[in-house]
Parts: sequence; structure tokens; C-alpha cells
Amino acid sequence: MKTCAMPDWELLLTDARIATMRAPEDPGMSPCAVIERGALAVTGGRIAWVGAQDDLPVANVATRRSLDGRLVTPGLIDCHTHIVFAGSRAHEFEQRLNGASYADIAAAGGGIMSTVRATRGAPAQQLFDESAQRLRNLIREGVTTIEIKSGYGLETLTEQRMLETARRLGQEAGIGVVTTFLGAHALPADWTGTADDYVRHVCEDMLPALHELNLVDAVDAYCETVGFKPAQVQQVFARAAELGLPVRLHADQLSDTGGATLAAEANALSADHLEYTTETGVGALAAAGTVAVLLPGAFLTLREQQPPPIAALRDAGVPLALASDCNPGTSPICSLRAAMHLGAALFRLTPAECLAGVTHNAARALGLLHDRGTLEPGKRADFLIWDTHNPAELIYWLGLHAPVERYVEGSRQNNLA
Ligand code: DI6
Ligand code: FE
Repeated sequence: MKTCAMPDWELLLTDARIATMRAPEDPGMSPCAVIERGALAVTGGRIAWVGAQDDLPVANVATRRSLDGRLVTPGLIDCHTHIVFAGSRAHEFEQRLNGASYADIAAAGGGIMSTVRATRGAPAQQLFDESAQRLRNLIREGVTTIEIKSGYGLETLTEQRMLETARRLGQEAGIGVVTTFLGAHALPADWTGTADDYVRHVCEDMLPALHELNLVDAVDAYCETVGFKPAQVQQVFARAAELGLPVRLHADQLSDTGGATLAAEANALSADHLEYTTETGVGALAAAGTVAVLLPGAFLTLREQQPPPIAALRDAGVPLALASDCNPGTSPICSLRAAMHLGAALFRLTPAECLAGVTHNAARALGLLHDRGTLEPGKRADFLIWDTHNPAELIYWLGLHAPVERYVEGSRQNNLA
């Protein structure tokens, strides 16, 4: 009779409270069910076994350790960031506190173009060093995968340098990086042609060249009155589709431009911001399975009054993700834990929804849920061990409860300098 060989595990952690963040069988159940006395086994950078300790199979285990009841979650995923840029816009922050609007500052040559000028002028090492400081902060909080956008070059060479910097950050920090091309972020002030000419340049020159260099994992655009029109975004999305690249969209942030519907019609992985998305947009997102990425940092910084239609999105079953949107203009918040707290405090998400928003649903927004975002056998062994027992503490507290241990692909990450 064939006896099944005993599994060989490199690491077995026991006596843990494990929030696997896998989808509940019953959609009405919390996404943050905790295995009270759980065990987690790791081999070859992947999760080999996870479950109730009483159900553990007999196995050959190289290293076994008790966690004495500590909480274990999947690594955190920041699915919407602009962390690669040079320069500072702190002076604009003061101007806005003194009453100047975001549009006034942009019209006076500030705003995105201020960061574009600084980024174009920054040598690669300076761009890397300034961005690495922001990444270290996010990793210290437990980020194990991060999405990083271009969009402060608005011409090919600087967009290339931004995306190369993003790739290098992932390699040197040892975490997952997903790059997103955002050439359609703003019309560059020095562009001599029309917006349509610039969009054609994005589609015919910039995107193909950067894709050829294997620097682009997804394509994004800023669909907004101060950004690009739906018809222009559709051109960018059509080009992305020709190149076999997935899309995501900055949608309905400052006005209802039909961005959510446009994203859904393009089968976008995600539609992001959504403050002004209507019932029609919500229905389109639900039908397409597009993830709603909520960005409360920008909502807070811009002192927005209208939150996204959270209840409608929830009732329609649209997956809700949360991200830092870390950027120098509208979300100078280099903290995914702050985004989790603001998701609850400003958007009334539950603590369980906030944690699902930076794990399970964030992985889905990046098209990576098959590989990470939950603690399930076969997935990347990206996980965190916390100094608290209760997941809600991670949303409730700002500035408290850093992970005491961080694992990426089963390897413990060294403490950050
Ligand atoms: N939406 C935003 O809030 C940021 N970009 C975007 O598409 C603004 C970025 C900046 O102001 O630098
Ligand atoms: Fe953004």
C-alpha cells in the first residue's frame, strides 16, 4: 500500500492567532476570521500548510517555533503609490493652508509640473535615494508588495528613469514591486502641441518604448477635468490592450467624468479614488469585477467633502481596497497604516474591511491574488508577526504596533536601518 511521504517543512510556527484573509465561504462573514490556535508551515518561499494546530499533519520540520499567541497576517500590499519622485511641495501645502486651491497652484506652474521639473532634473541615484527613504518607511510598517507609478517625467527618458528606479527599489529592498506607467498623468506645460497630440505621443512613442524595455506591468491614466478626457483615456487603454498590458484608472476623484464606467468597460483591474462615482459607475464596477481602490489620504489632504459611495459599493459586492496614494501633492502620507485608520475614520470601513483592503483586495487590484494577499497553501510566504493579538488594533492605533517580524518569500527580513 502506497504511504504518502511525510512533508518536509523548513519552518513551522505554532501557537499563533492567524488572520489568513482568505475569502469567507459565506460572503456575509467577516473577511478577517482568526484561527485562534493556529500553525503556519513554510517551504521554498511558499506556504506549505496553514490551519488549526490540532489538525497539523506529521511532518519533518527543520525549525519549529511557538509564537505564544501573537497575531500573524499576510504581508501588507500598498496597491497605489507615487513614491518615486524628486523634490518637495511642502511650500504648496502652506499655500493651500492659506487658502490657495490645488487648481490655483497648478495654474501658477506649481502642482504636478513642479514635481515634474524636479524629477526631470534629478540624477538616477538622487531619485533612488529620495524614493528609498519613503519605501523604507512603508516596509517598516509591514509592506511586502508595493505598486509604484511613473507620471512625473511626462517624457520618455524621465519616465524610463522612474520605472527603472521602481524596479531597482524592489530588487534592493527585497520586496515585490508592480510598476504602472502613468504617462497620461498631466499635460506637460512644455508640450507644444494639443492634449490630443500628447496622448498620441504617449500611445505611439512612450508606452511602446517603455514596454519594449520590460519596465511596464500595468497602465494607468488620470481621467479628470484637470487630467485627461474619457476619449483620450480610451486611446491609452486601447494601446495598452494591444500590448497585452492590464489597466487601472484614477477615476471620478474631483468630478463625475464617468471614469468608473470607463474603467469597468475596459476590464480594468481597479478604479481608484471614486469620490464622485455614481450608481451607474458602481453597477459597472460590480459587473466587471473591477476593484474599488479607496484613497483616504488624498481625500483628507484636499479636504474633500464628498466621500466615495462606500455603502453602494459594499452592497453591490465591489471589492474594496485601500492604499496610501503616497505622492507629494495630494497625499503626502507615507503610511499604509494611516490609510487603514483613515479608511475607517473617514470612509466608515470596518476594521476587517480595512485589513482586507490592504491584503486580499489589494492583491486582487494588482492581479496577484493567485500568488499573494492571503495565507493559503501554495502562495508566497509573505507574512507579518505583530506585537498585538487583535487585528483591530492595527487600524485603531496610529504610530503603534509595528510588526516584530517580517517575512518575504519565507525569509525573515532584516531590521531596517
Ligand atoms: N491624482 C492625485 O491626487 C495625484 N495624481 C493624481 O492623478 C496628484 C499628484 C500630485 O499632485 O503630484
Ligand atoms: Fe494617485
